Amino acid sequence: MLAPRHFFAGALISLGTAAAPVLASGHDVATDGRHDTPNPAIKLAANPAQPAAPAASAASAAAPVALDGWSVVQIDIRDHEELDAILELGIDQWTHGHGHGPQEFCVSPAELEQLRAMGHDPLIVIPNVQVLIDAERTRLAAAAQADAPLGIDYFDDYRPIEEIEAFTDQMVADHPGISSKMQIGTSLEGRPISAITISGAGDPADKPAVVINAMQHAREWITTPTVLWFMNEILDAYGTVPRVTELLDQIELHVIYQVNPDGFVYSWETERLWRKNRRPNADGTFGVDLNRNWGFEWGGEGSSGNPDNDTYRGTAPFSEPETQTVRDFILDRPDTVAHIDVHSFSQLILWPFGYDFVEPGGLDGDAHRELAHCMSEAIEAVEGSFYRPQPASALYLAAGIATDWVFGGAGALSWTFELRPGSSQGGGFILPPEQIVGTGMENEQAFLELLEQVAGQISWNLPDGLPMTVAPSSAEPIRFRPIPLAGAELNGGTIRALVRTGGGDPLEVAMTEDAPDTYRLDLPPLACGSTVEIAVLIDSTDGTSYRWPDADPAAFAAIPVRERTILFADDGETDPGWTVVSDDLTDGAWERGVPAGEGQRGDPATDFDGSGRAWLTGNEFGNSDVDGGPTTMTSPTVDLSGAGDPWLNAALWITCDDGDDLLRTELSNDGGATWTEVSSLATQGPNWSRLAVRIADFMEPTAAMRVRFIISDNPNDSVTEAAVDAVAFVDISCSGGGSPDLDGSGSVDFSDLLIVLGAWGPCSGPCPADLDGNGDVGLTDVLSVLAAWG
Ligand code: 0X9
Ligand code: ZN
Repeated sequence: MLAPRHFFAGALISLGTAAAPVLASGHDVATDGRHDTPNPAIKLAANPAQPAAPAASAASAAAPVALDGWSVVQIDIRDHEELDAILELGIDQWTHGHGHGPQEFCVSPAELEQLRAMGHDPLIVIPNVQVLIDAERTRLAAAAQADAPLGIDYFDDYRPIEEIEAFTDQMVADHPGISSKMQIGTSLEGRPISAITISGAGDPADKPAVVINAMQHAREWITTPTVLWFMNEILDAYGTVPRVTELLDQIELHVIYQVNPDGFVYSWETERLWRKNRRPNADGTFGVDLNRNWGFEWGGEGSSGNPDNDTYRGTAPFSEPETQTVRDFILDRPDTVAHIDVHSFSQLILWPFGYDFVEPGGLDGDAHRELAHCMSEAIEAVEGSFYRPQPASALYLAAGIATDWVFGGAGALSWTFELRPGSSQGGGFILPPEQIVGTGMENEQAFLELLEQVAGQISWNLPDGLPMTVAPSSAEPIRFRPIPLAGAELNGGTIRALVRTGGGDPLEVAMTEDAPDTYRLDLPPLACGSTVEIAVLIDSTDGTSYRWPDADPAAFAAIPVRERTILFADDGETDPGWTVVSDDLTDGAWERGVPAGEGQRGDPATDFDGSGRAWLTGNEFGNSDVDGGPTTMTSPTVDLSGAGDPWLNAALWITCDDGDDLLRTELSNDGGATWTEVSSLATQGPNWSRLAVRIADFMEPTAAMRVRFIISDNPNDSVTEAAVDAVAFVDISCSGGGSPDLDGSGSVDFSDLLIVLGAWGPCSGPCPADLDGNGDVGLTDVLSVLAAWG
């Protein structure tokens, strides 16, 4: 029998300071020496003064556990030893990461004092966690008086388990033929664990399957409404939105929206920050961390052998009915090609492995990385939330996690999502209900992106990207890496490109393998000024043909054919005359050098172009990010007056752990008297981004062009790292594209003729007087000036 819904809004008891000594003595340093992140809630449950609810039937009799005076604090962690010392106290770490930088912890008043005694100066992020919990309880208790909402209002707030079941029943009833709900297992306390299967036209036996599960961890309430929102949206869209209809006709989707119903009910009714299931352990404590219980490398680092611990792995791999249920569901569906395990919080997309610092090799590694980036971009496009894509081990080691087993044990691609908020400042596990819809909307796009990639069966990776332009002759090769996602076996010998210009018949061009599974296309000579169109085809061993950029046989990628003349280039190796000016800055001014931070705090581990040096904000190992500011680096003056179509190119780097600092790029065409912003880049995760700006879109190119890069962290509240490399002004045009008004005076006259005569002879370096672009300043260039005279 399920526990009745109760909120105890009027019956909160506070353990207050009386509980503190018990808590302090209850610290459970892992006996096996592994790092544990125990939860204050567990210690309370184990406290004899506060008996934990033994089972669902009795849960309603237990008073809710209060965390009065507990706070969430931020500490700037300098090294691993410092963090380990904190974790050994048994403190609950709310943010992820064993690296450097600010980390957040949920602490009792006594623990806060301990941290201060250790010399830390904790910044209070949430002064009293219980205030958030109380507000939520009061709100939910009031809502409970009303009828259970089944329509769109359902997503106005978090819902108790009965309403989750009612909503899913109704949703499936409203969409017969394409959806079904099935109980696939039973929790330890006897609650159903169900899957909803969604599949459009076509025989499910012929379709690849995608599995998404939510709520392994009880306190991560946002995870269930997020996957329900997604299902509700795509079910409504089926038959009306072509993209969704096509995807559901090609894919079978299974969503296990509530893996840990016992833990969830316990979190709802008794102990809001409960994480594990409700297994009664041999020592009288409760709960196994389901996400340490999976049978791949079970028992390793980042899981605890101590039953009282928040990361307790259980007595054996798959000892818990909840993990068994999901395992068996996936094993029964060998056509499962991709899986997402949904958690909160921190806004991350993680791929295997979590048990050790290893990543899947070859194409599997690429598939995980590539799709994580695609899904992150899909999320960012909705409301601008950034979910950082990274391997799970970059966070901290955790053995026995679902994602490791699904990939390592069942052979499907698998990701861990950590949803909103990005940090405890946003409420941590107690995410305001106003954010349910936004979280649903952005993750809907990520899940659709995954379905789309799986339906396409191949993810095409272009290791160097698609060039913006190609040269008329001896163009740089374009490299392609087709990554099979749904079990297709590719026959590398069949890869070929279709190349056409002027809309004519495409020419078939052979490609060559220049690294394992990576193929290069060398373009034939092309006419400058034209546009080349490219498609690439590869066959699988069973004869299916796959096509880039799209399965549509009419799809080609179009690239302009242009000469590229470099007018200014700086690879960071020597200083061509940058000026650095900083205001109100305590640390992190722009400086040139070989990156020294090893990428430990979000800074680049290496430069962009491989020359060695780049421009960086503070270039020391350790804490050297931007504090205050802005710091501004300004280029020398560059003459673009003779260029046909000049562009600014640069490689930019920005990471900012609270997402609110921007790396700004500004241009001036009057030597720096006035400036125009041409780009403003928010955090990109640990990646270089390429900037390409067409000057004419912003201003007239002149002889007095300058570019500047500006970054600040003011107020200084985040780890903000920026870098700039490979800055260049490039003329992208064709013969005759150069303007004969070489001095930019507005008329073509005698002084322009003198410039041509003065530059007579073969070009070396920037050569604006070579108006026809033939590499030589000569008679034809004089004729161009005369033809444009006036
Ligand atoms: O620790 C977990 O189980 C997940 N984080 S959560 O805060 N939702 O509990 C993350 C697991 C990802 N894997 C690794 N970090 N290795
Ligand atoms: Zn979790």
